[in-house]
Amino acid sequence: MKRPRSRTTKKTTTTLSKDAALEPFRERPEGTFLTSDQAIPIAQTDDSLKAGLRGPSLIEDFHLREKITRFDHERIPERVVHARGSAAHGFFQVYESLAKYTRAGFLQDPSVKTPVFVRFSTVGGSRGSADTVRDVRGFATKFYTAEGNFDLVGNNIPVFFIQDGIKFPDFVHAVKPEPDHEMPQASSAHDSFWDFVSLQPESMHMVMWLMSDRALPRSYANMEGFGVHTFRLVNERGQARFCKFHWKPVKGMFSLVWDEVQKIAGKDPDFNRRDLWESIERGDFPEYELGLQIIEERDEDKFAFDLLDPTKLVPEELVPVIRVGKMTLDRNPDNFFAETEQVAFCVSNLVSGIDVTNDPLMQARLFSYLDTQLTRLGGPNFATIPINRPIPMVHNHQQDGFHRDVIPTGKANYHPNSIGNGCPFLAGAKDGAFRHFPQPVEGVKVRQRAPSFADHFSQATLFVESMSPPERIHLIKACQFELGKVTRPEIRARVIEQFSNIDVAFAAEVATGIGLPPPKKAARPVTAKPGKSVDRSPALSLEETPNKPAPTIAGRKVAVLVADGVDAASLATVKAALENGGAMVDLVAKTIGTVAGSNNKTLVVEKSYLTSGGSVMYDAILVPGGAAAAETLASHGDAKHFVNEAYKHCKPIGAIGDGIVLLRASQIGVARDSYEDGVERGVVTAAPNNARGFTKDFTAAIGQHRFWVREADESIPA
Ligand code: HDD
Repeated sequence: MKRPRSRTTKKTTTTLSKDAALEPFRERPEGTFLTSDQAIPIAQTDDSLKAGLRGPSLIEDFHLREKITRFDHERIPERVVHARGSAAHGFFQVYESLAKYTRAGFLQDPSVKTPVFVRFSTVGGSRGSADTVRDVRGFATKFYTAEGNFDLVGNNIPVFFIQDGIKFPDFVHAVKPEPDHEMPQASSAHDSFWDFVSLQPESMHMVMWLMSDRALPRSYANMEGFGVHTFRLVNERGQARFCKFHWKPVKGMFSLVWDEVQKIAGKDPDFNRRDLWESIERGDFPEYELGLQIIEERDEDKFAFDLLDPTKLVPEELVPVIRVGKMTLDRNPDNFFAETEQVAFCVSNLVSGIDVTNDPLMQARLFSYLDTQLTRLGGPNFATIPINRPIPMVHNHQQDGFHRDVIPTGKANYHPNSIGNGCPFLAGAKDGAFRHFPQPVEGVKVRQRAPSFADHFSQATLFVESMSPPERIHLIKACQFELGKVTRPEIRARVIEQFSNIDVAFAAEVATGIGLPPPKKAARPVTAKPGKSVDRSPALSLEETPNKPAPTIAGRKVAVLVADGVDAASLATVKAALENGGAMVDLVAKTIGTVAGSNNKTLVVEKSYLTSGGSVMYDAILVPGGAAAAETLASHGDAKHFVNEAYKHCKPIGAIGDGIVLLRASQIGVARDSYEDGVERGVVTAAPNNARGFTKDFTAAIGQHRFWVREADESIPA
């Protein structure tokens, strides 16, 4: 076994190495013997040492005791929040030097690739909960820079539920399962959450985000990330500017629908985790551009909100997001526990040139993360766990504590010293020494909220007003679902009252759906702080957001429903085109095995109705031609359900030639003649000899993702 030791810094002009091959602490079992923890070779590990073949096990069996002891202690406490997560390695590169804004070394040189480790998570659920619950997603990035680690510990939502970190325990207790029966798991649809938010109106803005489609991402590659707080960037000359961090997904933003996510939670609780893992394995790397909103210090007070208030965002229409670099996630972890579980993000991990502000939520976080790791990772030495080690060597006088896995040499364990030749020396600016921004501070001690934090509704209103019509409907339905699960009538009524302060029409629609009288006016009219704001922000809408990337089918999954007699030729053309575009195509039939295609072609079927998980596991459904196949499919309830459900969830559905027979047998009401080419409400049909034309339309439909217009048709079962 290799002894763990500190990594030596390996720097090249272009890449800061955090490469697996150079990390001596990685255990590599290939070509080795099984050993005990003391490196004693082990010859037999399947039977305990016994007094006689049928006799009792002996306490001297050190191998048995070691193996069982290690097993008994495999679990560590899961994270208090964000317990369920999955992660990937990658790298970040800046497009051009940001020296004008910051002295942070990793933001200077476009040729430098800075290694990163990103952990995505849900917030409320336990480690084993499902991925596709309605929740905020954590988006935490550790940059292993040449000047030490910088952690950007953000979410996929740009604001937070509370303004001051001292409320965090209250908020988390309220949203987590209730204390007497520990229900519900990974869901905010219960009394204590809505009780809390109805009494804490500062949460209303984030509640709107949580009820929106943002809380149901199709993939981690399809969601934005945000640093949330206002940070400070400081350049070499000491000039500071405020900054909001954004991650913009290169593949664009897409979400799932509520009925679908609930079903996926049962069929594949690992849906987002699997998607992340598999996309990296096949080389379809998730990418995000880093965006900055830069605000001059002199403009601090010009907005209709306080920049230090984390329940507010800076509308992109007021301060544009400059895209300054790109992060690519290109390597899966080798070991979930050692990397994804043991990674310790700390908001206080900053590099010189990136600094904090007085945001009271951020201030509490600067304490909380370091503190939480002490219990979670069993003591103060968690920074030397391999995944947490910075690239440069660590030199200081910190010592001892549980699990010290570096062997300090030398006698001087204090500063200043002479017997160690004064080492380690104090670093200067040239050495990347952290220099705090010299922010002037004065004031009397108060336990109070600033009046500039008082408007809790204007931006909740902005969010609701900025939704596209389908997104607004989803928001209303989500609120109806959640409040419908609340058992105490007084809590529901109080929430509707709060909603009336956001938007009376919206509150009335929610109320009507849960049998409450619709409010006629706002319970408490809102007074916004004077200053710059906007009435609508298209950037907040998934659908109307500007600068959308070109539609792509890369990473999308298509189910092809097949039976004996399927038209193999046109299917081959369409399948090849979809796969060339990066989509994944599964042939789904009544059973796994083969089906006989036309022209004596045998097609391999790897998924059945049962094992595929059904339409919810796919982004689009294709029914190829072939009269016999279509007749068979039309007699299968499972095939009809596939189509009905996909239609209900607004997914693209394609039928070539006789494939339309299945669509007619389902309840989606396709009236077109089988040989007519066309696209209607995301249903794409084509004549059998027009596979190429079909592919073009079907690809465009998959790129569009969903056809919300169908939602008005309530007659379709799912
Ligand atoms: Fe937090 C974990 C994001 C407010 C205290 N938080 C955690 C993680 C993310 C966030 C992504 C998981 C990191 C990982 O993958 O390991 N948290 C946020 C954001 C917040 C926020 C974006 C608001 C802007 N958090 C917040 C507050 C506090 C905490 C106000 C406490 C005062 N958060 C924690 C924690 C966790 C944590 C208890 C649990 C596990 C951990 O830190 O390492 O310390």
